[in-house]
Amino acid sequence: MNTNRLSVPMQNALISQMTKEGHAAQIYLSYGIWADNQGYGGIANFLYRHSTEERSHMIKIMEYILERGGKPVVEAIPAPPQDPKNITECFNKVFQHEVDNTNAIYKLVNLSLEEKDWATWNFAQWFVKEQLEEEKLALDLIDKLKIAGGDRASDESLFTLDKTLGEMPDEETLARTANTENP
Ligand code: OFO
Repeated sequence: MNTNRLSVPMQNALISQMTKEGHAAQIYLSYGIWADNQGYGGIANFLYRHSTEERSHMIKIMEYILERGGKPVVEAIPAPPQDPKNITECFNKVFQHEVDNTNAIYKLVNLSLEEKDWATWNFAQWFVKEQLEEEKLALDLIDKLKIAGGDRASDESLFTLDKTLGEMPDEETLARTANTENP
C-alpha cells in the first residue's frame, strides 16, 4: 500500500526546497565568514545566526515530508557565490537571495494549489509569512546602512551598525543550542 500522501512532483518540489534552504544557510555562513574577516564581528554574528535559521527551515521541510509518509532526500548543496565586495553589496545580495527564495516558495504554493494538496498549501503558508518577514529584515539592513552613509559611511557609524546588528534579536540564538529535538 502506498502511504505517501505527497504526489511525486510535490515530494520532488519539497526536496528541492530543502536544498534551497540548505543553500541559503551556506550563503549566510559564507557571508558571515567574509564579514568576520573584514572585522565586522556583529554583522558576522547576525549572518551566522541567520544561517542557523535557514538550516532549521530545511529541517522543517524534511520533517513535513516524513510526516506525510514521504521520503526526504539530502541533495548536494551548490557552493555559495563569491564574497561580496563591500557591506552594501553584501546586504543587497542578502535581499536578492531572499526574493529568490520567496519566488521558490510561491512555486511550491502554486503546485499545491494545482494539485489541490491543501495540507501542503497550508504548510507552505508558514514559509510565505516567514519570507515576508525576511524580506523586510533584509530591507531594514539596506536602510540602516543607507542611514549610516552607505559606501561612504564613517568608521564610527559602521562600528555602531555592526554593534546594533550583533545585538539584534532574532528567532535563532546560537548554533550550539541546536540538538536532536531542536535541530
Ligand atoms: Fe528560509 O528563509 Fe530566508 O530564505
